[in-house]
Amino acid sequence: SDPVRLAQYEAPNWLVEDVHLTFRLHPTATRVTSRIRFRPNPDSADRGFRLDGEDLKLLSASIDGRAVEPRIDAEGLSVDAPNDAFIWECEVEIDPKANTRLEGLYMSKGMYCTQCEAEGFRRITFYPDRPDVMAPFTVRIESDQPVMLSNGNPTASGDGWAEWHDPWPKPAYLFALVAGELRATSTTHRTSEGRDATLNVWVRPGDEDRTGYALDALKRSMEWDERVYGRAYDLEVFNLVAVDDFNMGAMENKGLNIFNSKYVLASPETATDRDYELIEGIVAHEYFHNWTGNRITCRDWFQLCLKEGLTVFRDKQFSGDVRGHAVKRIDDVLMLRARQFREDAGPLAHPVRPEEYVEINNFYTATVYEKGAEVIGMLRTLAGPEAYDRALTLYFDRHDGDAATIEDFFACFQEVTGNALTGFERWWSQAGTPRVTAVTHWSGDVLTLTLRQSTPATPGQPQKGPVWIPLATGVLSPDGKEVAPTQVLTLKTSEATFRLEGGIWRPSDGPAADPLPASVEPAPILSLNRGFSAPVILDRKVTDAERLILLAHDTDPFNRWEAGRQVAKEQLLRALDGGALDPAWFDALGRLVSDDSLEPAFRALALGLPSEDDIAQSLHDAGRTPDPARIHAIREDVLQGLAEAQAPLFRALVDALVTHGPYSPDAEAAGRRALRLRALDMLSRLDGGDAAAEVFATADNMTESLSALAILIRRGTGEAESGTFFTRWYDDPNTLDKWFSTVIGNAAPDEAVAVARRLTALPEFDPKTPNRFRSAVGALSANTAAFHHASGEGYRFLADWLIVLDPINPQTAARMTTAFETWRRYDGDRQGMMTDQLRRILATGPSRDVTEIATRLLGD
Ligand code: HT7
Ligand code: ZN
Repeated sequence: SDPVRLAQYEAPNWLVEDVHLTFRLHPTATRVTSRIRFRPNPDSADRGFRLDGEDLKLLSASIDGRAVEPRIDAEGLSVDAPNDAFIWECEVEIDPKANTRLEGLYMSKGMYCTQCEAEGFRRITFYPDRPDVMAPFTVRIESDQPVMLSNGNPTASGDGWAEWHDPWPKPAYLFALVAGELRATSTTHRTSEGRDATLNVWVRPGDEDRTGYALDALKRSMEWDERVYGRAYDLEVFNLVAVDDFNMGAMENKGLNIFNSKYVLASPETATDRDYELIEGIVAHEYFHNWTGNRITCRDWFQLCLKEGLTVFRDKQFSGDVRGHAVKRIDDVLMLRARQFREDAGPLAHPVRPEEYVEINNFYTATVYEKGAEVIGMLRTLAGPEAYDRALTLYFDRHDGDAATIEDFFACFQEVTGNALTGFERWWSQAGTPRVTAVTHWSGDVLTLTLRQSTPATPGQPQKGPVWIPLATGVLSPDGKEVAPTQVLTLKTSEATFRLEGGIWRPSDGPAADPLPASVEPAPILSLNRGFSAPVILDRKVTDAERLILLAHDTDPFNRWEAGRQVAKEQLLRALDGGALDPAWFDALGRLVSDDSLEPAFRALALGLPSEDDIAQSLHDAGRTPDPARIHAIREDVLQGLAEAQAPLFRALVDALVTHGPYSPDAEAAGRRALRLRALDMLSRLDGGDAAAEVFATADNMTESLSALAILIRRGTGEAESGTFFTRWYDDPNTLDKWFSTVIGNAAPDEAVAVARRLTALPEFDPKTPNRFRSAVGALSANTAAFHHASGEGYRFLADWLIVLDPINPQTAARMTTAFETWRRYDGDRQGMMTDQLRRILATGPSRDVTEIATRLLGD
């Protein structure tokens, strides 16, 4: 297919005044009638009339009551339209039961539900399915299902029917309908503007006792958005529905959020601390879309980061407020580096605002979401928190009801800052992670810092320009005292120098600094990019001794953790080269991890080593070829060394951090469990897994059961526990998913593919359910040493299943094909095996979704 291009945007010819839809639900033959009032768009001179539509059986069509015979093609229809406003009516038939793509109207365990973002509505009826066509919707549902929901407020209902009206103009991608046997857990919320809203969390019968946390998270999100952004809810009801078959996490349909049940249902016995955290964050994210996405939507899909980056930034602020900013930031940066930096470094790299796409579903990426959120964060850092608040208020006031662009959003910042940010724009047009080198010079009383930036070439963008890089910077004395507090130094050009005099940094136009001469000692220690204020890769010569001082004393918790991380990375790289580990590192880690004045969650993070994938990327960045088997083995050796060096500490932590009393998912309790379970992992390297087996046998919560199971499987001793877990949770889809992912994801590199083949042959494995597919097949591609096994069986296993999945569910298949994105890092044999599998997939004539990803991955 031809790509869609940002540069070719044209306003719609026709706008929609209002829409009436009637659904006569039937599993295999649902009838949808539409009555749509069109009016000419004054911003377009073209009066051609075309509607999008896919896989629809058109039964009748009329314009102003007169039957018409449209020209139908694979992507929609066209018909000669009047010159002025008119009413389009049509009836179509669709087959929800056959819809395994899970886009449009489909069935999940006997329940009807919809997914319309990005282009699913065109699989429900003919419509101008583009985000800049917004209209109020009135919906009538006729069915024998006891609960029938759509967007907006309920207006009337009777036996076998229900009507809904959504007064807020919305694009079709926010349309939703759900019908089924559902049970609600409800509460009310009085908004800051004095309106009452009923909040319902709808689930299948039997799941009602797992809804409390999501409902509470929703209420807290509503209060937070009122308090922090001054944004209140605007309908009489807010419905949230959990479904088991879902392509992504959740969907922000106006007044009717639909969620993957994995991100709603929680009880201590079935959900981990991480599940609770994700539920809270995703509930908040979808709710926050009510303003950033729904009230103000996107003009076109190229502007996706306008709603996604901004909403991710908002949900991160919320989670930071609830759970603590330092730990949240470290978690977020771990994820950013693991997913977005990796994407930016590979063949799928694209700007936060892409310039073209073949299949828009392929652009719901870490770059659009996570780097998009970083871009908003940098705007806030540069403008300052007050100006940020004013810019957002201006944006909400000015664009409420609009389908907006990034330029519209940025203009609000320019207005409140007096155009102070001109030059920042490259952040959304340029792909690739900027690299910053930093060189210091210490004269004895003046510290000079020279920063240089460059961004590597990415597909379609061989040349890069400088971006604005706000680096929050502090300075410590060699004995660990802070001598200059955090100040933001913004690098706007390829190179700039700053001088620290009297505790204040100033731009310097003097000559660029030379590297620190070894004779001038002791120099102050720089703490650069505090809080990870800019999403860049820092390249700087720092000695282990300096890092250990930062690890022990930095006042910025993020950089404290980062110092430990960098030391760990260097130690691992040294070990890979056959070098000895520095005992000072184990001692420093031991001191940090046993420091009771620090939050347990922070200490748990400090104990985490870079992943095998991180190490592979670091080697590749250094111009070397990673060997996944060796990385796995050496990393395990290092962990063994650490366990032996700090055995008493780990034993003590496992004993001391037992939680007493009833389980609570709050951040404090979760942090204690996280530290205890890290220590348990260490201990298992010394006691053969006895303590972990004990934890598994006695745990009263899923966090501990599942971690203990993972530890035992890693030690190769968890067979009995695995069987116990399977038998206990056999009937619970979300919990059985955890079994699939834990058993496959922790299997030894030489065995994992055989294990994965065995588990995917079980009757419980169903590729039609995305959660199950991701849990099993995705776990193998996330098991780095197994996926990259020299036999190539990991690659073959993934490709085999992608070929099965693609005709069933192309969106999920395409997303999972991205596991091959690192192929260029590896040796010739592995490169050949990975590209062979991609070509094998392409030879099957796959969907547009998979074709686009596989072709971009190959780069030919
Ligand atoms: N806005 C949504 C993104 C989305 C999606 C969700 C579920 C299934 C398919 C989807 N395609 C796109 C989710 C969000 O970012 O909030
Ligand atoms: Zn979103």
